Amino acid sequence: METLVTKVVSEFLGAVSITDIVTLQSGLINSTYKIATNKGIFVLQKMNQKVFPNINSLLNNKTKTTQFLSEIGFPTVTFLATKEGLLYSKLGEDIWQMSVYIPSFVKEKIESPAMAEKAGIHLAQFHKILLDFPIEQLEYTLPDFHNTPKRYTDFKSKLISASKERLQNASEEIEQLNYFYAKVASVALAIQEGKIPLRVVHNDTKISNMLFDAKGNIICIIDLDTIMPGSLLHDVGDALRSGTNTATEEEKDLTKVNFDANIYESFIKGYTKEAHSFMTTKELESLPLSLPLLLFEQACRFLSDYLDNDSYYATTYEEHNLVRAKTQIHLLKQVFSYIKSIHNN
Ligand code: GN1
Ligand code: MG
Repeated sequence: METLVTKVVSEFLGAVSITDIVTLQSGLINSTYKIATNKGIFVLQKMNQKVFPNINSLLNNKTKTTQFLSEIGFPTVTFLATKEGLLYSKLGEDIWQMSVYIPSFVKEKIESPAMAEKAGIHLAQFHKILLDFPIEQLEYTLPDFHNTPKRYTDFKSKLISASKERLQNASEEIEQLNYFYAKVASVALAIQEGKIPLRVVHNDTKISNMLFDAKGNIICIIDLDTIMPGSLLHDVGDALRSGTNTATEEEKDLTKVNFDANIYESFIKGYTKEAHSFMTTKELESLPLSLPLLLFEQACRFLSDYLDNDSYYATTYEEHNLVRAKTQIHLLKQVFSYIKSIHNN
């Protein structure tokens, strides 16, 4: 591994001495390393081409949007170019990207209402600035990525192909997903039918993709692989999905997995303060469904992958994807009782 990494790093930095290599574990898709060298500290990523078969469109979207953001002065990731001037290096069949390491804290959840409000404001600013980016220049790197009705149909098709054992283990969760689809279908369909506008959005805004400073301010949002046209409801919902969870999506003990309503309200307050000026009435009305929509969709994806023998997400044990699906469904129940309690007041 070390000789391979040295080879790739020298594509970007020329002659260099590497002092340390640390594997960064938080993503579920790409392989990521923090590389300390005599020329500075960097992040090296091997792109998962099984997940991203259309690597050129990924690179197109990422390059154009990060250049746009940095020209405006909005903090973002800086990618390094190779000697040939490319923002990636191809070695054999593998595609690698290298960026400048940003000293920061990675969090799995939001730790206080104040931090939630700041995160909401930052995400809204990100969306606001990208309103001026020519959306037609972006490609659909992963078509139907947040097409929730299709995710649900795909999940149902797995019920036919899955093993008896996995179907049995997941029987309760399967039933619950069938029940919850009816509750999120209206907003999911409104997005697909174009009643909610397409904007330039990140599409993978879990909290571990936001870098924080010591005071809980967001420095920038990373992991721009999925930047594509989509709905801002997806970004808000995905940030809240991890941000309002008192544990993580990996937690086996469901008594630790709880929805934090204070974090939720502070995030929404921060987001809408900054974004209400450009949001449509339909977007504002639909905002309360963004979190349940994303929880449902993620539960569908984890459970589908469990039924598909873990072909997509990195797993480290047999029930890993089932455990992840359970955390999402557990939160979904709590979020709907919270929504109900607000309506009854
Ligand atoms: C994946 O790459 P990473 O770990 O940030 C996934 C997201 C999921 C997330 C769940 C391209 O994100 O959509 O929400 O795992 N990314 C892709 O943790 O599928
Ligand atoms: Mg990612």
